[in-house]
Order: sequence, then structure tokens, then C-alpha cells
Amino acid sequence: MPAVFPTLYTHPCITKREAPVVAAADLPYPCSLVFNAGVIKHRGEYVMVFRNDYGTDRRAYETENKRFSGTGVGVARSKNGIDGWRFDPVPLIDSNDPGKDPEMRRLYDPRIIAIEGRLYLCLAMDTRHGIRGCIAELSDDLTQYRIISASVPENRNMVLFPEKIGGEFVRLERPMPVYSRGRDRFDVWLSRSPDLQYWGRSELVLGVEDVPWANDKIGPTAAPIKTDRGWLTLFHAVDRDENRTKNGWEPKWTKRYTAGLMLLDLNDPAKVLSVYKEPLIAPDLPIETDEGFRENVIFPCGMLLEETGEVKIYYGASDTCVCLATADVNDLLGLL
Ligand code: BMA
Repeated sequence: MPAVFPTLYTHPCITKREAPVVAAADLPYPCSLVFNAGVIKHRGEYVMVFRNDYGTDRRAYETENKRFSGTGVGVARSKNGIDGWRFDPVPLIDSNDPGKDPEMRRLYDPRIIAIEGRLYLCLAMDTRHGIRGCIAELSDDLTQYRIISASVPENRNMVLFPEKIGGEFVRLERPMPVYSRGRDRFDVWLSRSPDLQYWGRSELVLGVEDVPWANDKIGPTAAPIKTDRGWLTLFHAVDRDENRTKNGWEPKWTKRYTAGLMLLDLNDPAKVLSVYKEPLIAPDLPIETDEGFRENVIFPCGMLLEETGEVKIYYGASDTCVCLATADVNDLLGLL
């Protein structure tokens, strides 16, 4: 396994807000951890979809081995995308829903994308027979969802481009080929579809070996942003160090999650134009390194370009809360 870099830094063009934008105590229903949120602007406000794990707390987890009893996806709305979040009274998705498909265990890590005025969620779905990457149609008021596509296992971290490219829908995804490459050597792939249901013409986009600070796996994060130079695209990158022991609630957590940046060709997004060779965002605030469930994890699921040129990046910190980082789009492009 390649060497582990002892310290990784967030690039200075990134500004992190020190306080989370959403934390567990903010929710109107049971919540232990709220994280990995996708955000878009919709009908004049910011709409967030987030992952919510519930049913335990740190003390019960550590002393009684009490695990989470459920996972859900919730919705919140805000006028400025920073504070004043108003939560829908019930989760959109709940793994304890009695009416759910018995095959399905949970849906999580939502990304929300608007394409041609319609809303879609990309989700990971754990089933009794493996992890499936899902695409769901979302009602305009975000109170109903309907799964329209689910991959064969094992696939996760799916995200749609926000428009058709060459007349086709396009998604980034992260299959998990455990037999061919040993454990956790996973990469970013791309597939195309005429109708969001049938997916094919798949191509490798970025291999884990192309990311110098990742010795474990990489995967897509938020929907790419269209710029004149190409699709500005984040990815998550993981390095593993077996010498890391207790860090967070679990007896042993050996991984660190960071975010990297790349530029994909506008017309052929399977073509990587440039990859920034260092992390863009690394865990370094106390909430990211010392205070959460799984520390040393930052996991973006949302990225927005404002008219001012500000890019807002929403990310889960330590699988515990939702945080916000900002940067100027020209500074990001300057890295590529
Ligand atoms: C991934 C997903 C994410 C999570 C990350 C770190 O595999 O499950 O939801 O943030 O691990 O625990």
C-alpha cells in the first residue's frame, strides 16, 4: 500500500465556517448525526437534503454497544443557504418505514440535482443483497420520491450532471470491485443514459492511483459545476493507516476522507482535463478531527456557484454535522 501522508492541509483559497450550518440538535425529530448533505437553489431558496442516523448517542455507543436504529433522509430550507434552516416536520425517507420494500435496508448520502426543471435524488441503497446506487425522482415540494433506477450491487456515490451532455443524461459513480483489485481500491466511473433508467457506455474517469494522497479509494461527491473551461468537479479521496486506532466513537477508525478537485471536458466528461495534485479540503477544524463520530472525515455532497462567483461547498464533518466551505470559482479554476 502506498505511503500515508502524515498531515494534509486545506488549500488557502478555501474558507471554512467554523460552526456547523446544521447540527443534530436542530432537527425536529430523532437525530444522532446529521451529515453528507446535498444543496441546490430551488424556487428562490436553498433546499438541503441530508442524511440522518438516529437511535443512539456517544455514551450508549461506547459503553453499551448500542448501535444506530435507523437512517433517514430529511429536508431543510433556508433563505441564504447558511442559517435559518426550516426543517420539514417528518423525514422524506426513513429506514424504519413499515411500508418500505423488505429488500431495502436503508437509503442514504443524498445528492439533489435539478435537470430541465425536475428534481432528482441520487442515493446509496443498502439492500439484503448488496449496495445499489439509486436515482429517484422528487416531487417539486420535496415531500415525495420515487426510485426510477437502481444499479446492480456494488455501487455507491452516484451523482448526476445538472444537464444533458450530447443529448444524454450523465452520471458519475463509484463501483466497488473487491475481487479484482484487493480491498477498497475504488475509482470514479461515468455512465450515460437516454432516459435516466437505462445506463451504459461506462468509462473510467479517474483511478485512485491518479490521486497522490489517496492510498485507499476515491469517489464522486457533489454534482459538477459548468464553467467555460470545463466541468468543475470535486471527488472524495481516502487514505487508510492501520496505525490509527480509536478516533471518534468507534474502537478503531483507520481512514481519513478529504476532497480533491478536477476539471472534466465539457463535451466528453469522461475526459479529465486536469486534477489538482493536493487536497482541496482536508479535515482540520476541531469538529473534523476531534469531536465527532468518525473523525478525520469531510464528505461533500453539495456544491453551488453563486452569481458573485462564490462557490459554496456543503460537506459532512466527522459524519456528525453539516459544514460549509466557500471559495472563488476563479481561484478553484486557477488550481487546474
Ligand atoms: C462512506 C459513506 C459515507 C460516510 C463515509 C465515512 O462509505 O458511508 O456516508 O461519510 O463512509 O464514514
